[in-house]
Amino acid sequence: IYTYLPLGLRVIKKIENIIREEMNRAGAQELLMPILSPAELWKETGRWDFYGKELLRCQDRHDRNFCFGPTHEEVITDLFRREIRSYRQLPLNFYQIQTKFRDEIRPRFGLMRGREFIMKDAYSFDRDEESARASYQKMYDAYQRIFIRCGLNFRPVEADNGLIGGSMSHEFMVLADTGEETILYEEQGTYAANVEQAEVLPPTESSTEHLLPLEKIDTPGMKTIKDVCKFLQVESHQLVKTLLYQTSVKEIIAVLIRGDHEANEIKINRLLNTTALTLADTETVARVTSAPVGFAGPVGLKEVRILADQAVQAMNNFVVGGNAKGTHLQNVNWDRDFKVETFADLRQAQAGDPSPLTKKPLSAARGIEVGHVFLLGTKYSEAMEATFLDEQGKETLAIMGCYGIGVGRTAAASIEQNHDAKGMIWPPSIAPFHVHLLPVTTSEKVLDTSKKLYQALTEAGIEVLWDDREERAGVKFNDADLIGIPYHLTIGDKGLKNSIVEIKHRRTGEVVKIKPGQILRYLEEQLSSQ
Ligand code: 9G3
Repeated sequence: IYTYLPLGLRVIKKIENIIREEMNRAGAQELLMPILSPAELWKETGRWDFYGKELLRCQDRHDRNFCFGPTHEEVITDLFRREIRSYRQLPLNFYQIQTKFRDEIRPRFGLMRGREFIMKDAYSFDRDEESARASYQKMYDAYQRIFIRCGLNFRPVEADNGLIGGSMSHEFMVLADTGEETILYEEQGTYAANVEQAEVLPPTESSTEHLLPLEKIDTPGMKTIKDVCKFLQVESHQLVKTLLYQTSVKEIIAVLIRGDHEANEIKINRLLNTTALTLADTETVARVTSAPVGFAGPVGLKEVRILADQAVQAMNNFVVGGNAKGTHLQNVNWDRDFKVETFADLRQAQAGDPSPLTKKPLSAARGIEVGHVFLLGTKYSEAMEATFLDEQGKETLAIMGCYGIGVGRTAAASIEQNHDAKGMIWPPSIAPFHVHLLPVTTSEKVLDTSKKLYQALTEAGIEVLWDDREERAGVKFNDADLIGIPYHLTIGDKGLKNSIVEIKHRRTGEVVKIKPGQILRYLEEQLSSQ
């Protein structure tokens, strides 16, 4: 949990104002909900019990339960059902910019994942699916404008709906090498998706080898794919790994994935209609396979459902674990040697896979999620009976969308994307100030020019930070580079002798020598072209 210092707070306020303008332009209305939410609302949707310690709870003097709002679907849906009667009042979209609290297990990277954070959250209510899609599209378009105006290099990507439920979702990703997320995208094209969400096309051709007889081989101490490949002189794509998962009701499920692919637990969860899949623990693996971890295989597994990625369907004569310590099986074939319940897309997409849209190869990049839009459907309106009367006078469930932006995270993402060894480089639209005024001596002439320039620029609406400390020029320059205000205006005695001051562009380092009388026009031109 952090205190925002004066310069950082100015950045936060700039971002908030851009968001506010674009939300208002898109027809959303600002409101402000309470930070504390009563437990009763969260019990109606089942989320009081669903969320564990991440939901920070407290009690009032009468021992009534509350939580510190981590998001506001319940509160806004309660407002809707109390206030809205008729289809004639729809569509509606409300937003707020507010401090949220989530008791994260691993808060990290400063504002990137703090426990307390500022979020813009918006919620739309529509009378039918078509209108709900239009509301979603309006927010999607507003998000594009917001992140363009913040000067960020970003991409909207198809995303997973996660635990929130619903039907459609996009994340807005700022591209940065330090990003926690991986996105896959077409270099020239429109398709882009979070790696967890990206669909993998079924393989185009199957193996045509003759089926060979099953063979048992001793592989003492070889537990990794690399070990086994080296020993058997095969490539990892000729191997099939068997992952044992445990569902929330303790059912064990085997998932087969080609050796050079990674399982995607979101896809497996989706297929099984669960959310809480975890890898089975060592004891469970030992009990189910009669072997230590590293030797599981599908042949002879009893009372375990077997799912397989579609890539396995195209393989034959492959290698799997032998369900005994130090044993693998070679020339294994599905159907002949074991039965697969379902083949499906269960693996993580990767760079080089064909785009599901155009089949062009996908590229990978790292990203920071700064915004997320969801078409929720009726998940919350159903749970809380948020209805309105339609044209025929019939009670109808409102169709909802919700839309979030991490305000502090947007500031942090801008820094990740725009910095050099000397410090931050703010895009002018969200910089704490436009101009950093740097008098390098304390002579009367320098002071007088500084004062005049400060006044002229400020009166013209240009925001100036005046470094009036008694520090050496080098100290001021270093601090100015660190703070990253886009234009540095240096006033020194030497320059003034020739009626010259210097403007440095923080991003490029370019220095322009200019007469004091021309500065206002120069900066106005620079700032309006941004
Ligand atoms: C909780 C806790 C953590 C949570 C949630 C609820 C994430 C939760 C998803 C969202 C979805 C949208 C409105 C703005 C746009 C995003 N972490 N989510 O619902 F109780 Cl402890 O917040 N909410």
